[in-house]
Amino acid sequence: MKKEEIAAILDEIHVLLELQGENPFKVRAYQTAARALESLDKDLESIIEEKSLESIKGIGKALAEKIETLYHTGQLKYYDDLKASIEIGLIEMLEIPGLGPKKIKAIHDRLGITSIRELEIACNHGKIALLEGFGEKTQEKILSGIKNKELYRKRHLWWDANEIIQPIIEGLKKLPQVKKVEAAGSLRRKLETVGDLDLLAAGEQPKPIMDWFIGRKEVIEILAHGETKSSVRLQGGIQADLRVVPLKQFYFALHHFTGSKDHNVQMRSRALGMGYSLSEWGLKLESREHELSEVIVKSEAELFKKLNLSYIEPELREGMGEIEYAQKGDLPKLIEMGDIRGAFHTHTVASDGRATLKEMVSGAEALGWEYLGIADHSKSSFQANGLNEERLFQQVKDIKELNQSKKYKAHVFSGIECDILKDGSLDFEEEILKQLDYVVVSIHSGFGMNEEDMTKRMVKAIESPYVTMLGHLTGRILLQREGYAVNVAKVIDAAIANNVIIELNSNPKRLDMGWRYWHKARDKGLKCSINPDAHSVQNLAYYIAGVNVARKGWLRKEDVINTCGLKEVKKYLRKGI
Ligand code: DGT
Ligand code: CA
Ligand code: CA
Ligand code: ZN
Repeated sequence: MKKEEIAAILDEIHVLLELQGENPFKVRAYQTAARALESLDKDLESIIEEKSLESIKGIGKALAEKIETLYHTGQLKYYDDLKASIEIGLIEMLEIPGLGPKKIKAIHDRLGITSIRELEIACNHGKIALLEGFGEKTQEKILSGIKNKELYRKRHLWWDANEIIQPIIEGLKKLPQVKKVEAAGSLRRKLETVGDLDLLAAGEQPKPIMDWFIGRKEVIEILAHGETKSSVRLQGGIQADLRVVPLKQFYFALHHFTGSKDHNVQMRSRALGMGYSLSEWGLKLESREHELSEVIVKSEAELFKKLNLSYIEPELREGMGEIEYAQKGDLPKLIEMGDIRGAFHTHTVASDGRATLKEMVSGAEALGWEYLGIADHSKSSFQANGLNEERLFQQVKDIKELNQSKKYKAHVFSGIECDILKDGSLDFEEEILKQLDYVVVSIHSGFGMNEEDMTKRMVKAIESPYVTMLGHLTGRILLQREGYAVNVAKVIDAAIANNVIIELNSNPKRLDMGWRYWHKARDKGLKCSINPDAHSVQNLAYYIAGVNVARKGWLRKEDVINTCGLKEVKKYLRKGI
């Protein structure tokens, strides 16, 4: 363990002891030792070898032993036991701004509170304000600290995070000191949710870049302001980190901070096997004379090439086999935004959409699409104003007239998002469904079924003869609701066996079926439809989130039905029916 890491543990022991109400001299000894370690002018290794730790001012015999143990093993039983002996809720309270160990101990001793939840209730009942040394102001501060902690701990939808980061990237690009800038981290990998935003810039003068970053109006808190790294909290609670590196380090740092961790670990070990050491600082070749020679690269592609790998798109860097494929030169050519030629699964005012049929079609036309499928809800989804037979046929007629009028360049398909009822039967008779261009089937009720029944229910629907595709397979709402219990593998097999497409619902809150399933499923022959599930004209843009996830799922253009031109799609739908 390095001396900084050891010092951090000593500091933590200091806080934990204070929380326990230990004798102040003992408590302070840990803090003193931590500072002494940090300000060493010799390296720790030689001091330990010389056994001269104890001669350092502020480090006694017992502490010297603990430091040595940490140095050699990275662990310390005393520290582990101490941590385990304190209620976890009390340790968590340390993260609330304005609450130090002394205050937490007082709250615990006098009110018996052991968790943040109990603390919040006590604040709401005004009990904290009444404690000696606290008062109304402190109580309010604790309450808002608890609220922020919850808000800040949350992950964020990729879609929202991307909207927040784009103007920052644009602003950074305009600074004269910035030579390159990219988003890194999970946002660049297009993960469905992101923890924080990672920005990377290249420049030889970091200071003005940092100053610009921390001074932006959407910054609500500056968490760290260093020479080459700053962290801020932005409106809405998301954290953003900016690092500035010299240009020659840029692609190494970009690769490192794009991650994922699993991908990085595998890349590092591959580099080691080839005699290189790879880090965010660079790629170094250990020559025979044991001198390190530095490798220069002008792109990430060159970095991969140095390790005999073809370029790995950021979306694939999850440590899920991409390196083996890149070694064989066998990575797929991923689907691109421009490949999308139309969309199915969109709603209109006829059910719960906000735009009319015509507005939706002109929206599709504005995107340059050749076709648009309308799939409003069916009658059992009364909460979504689902269509009965009569209203459905009115819509079919309207669509037919619209197509005949030739007013729009985009062709409109008549579909339905037909409810799968609890027993797996469909909301409309086959007689009705067969008159439509296509049928999406989805679950909108009875989420609480057990896995076996739910799987049977979905498989039965998939086996129904006029079904074209299955909607939002698990029904999950990201960051809000888990999907229903269902055996995804069995549903995929049933879909393939029945020539049914599974949609990639591209609403940024759904992204369902999720990316982790697609690679294997497409190898088995499953087809995908990237469906915006749009309830307004603006929502048509959700196809972007869908393409991101499709790429993450290793999908190629040919795996996705709505990359086909109109003629081909028409042919496909006729065959499907
Ligand atoms: P997030 O923010 O939770 O959605 O996920 P990431 O992937 O953006 O993770 P983050 O922000 O903690 O770190 C950004 C990247 O930095 C991460 O993807 C890989 C790299 N990185 C961070 N910590 C480590 C580490 O301990 N080991 C390695 N090899 N890479 C790391
Ligand atoms: Ca991140
Ligand atoms: Ca980060
Ligand atoms: Zn739906």
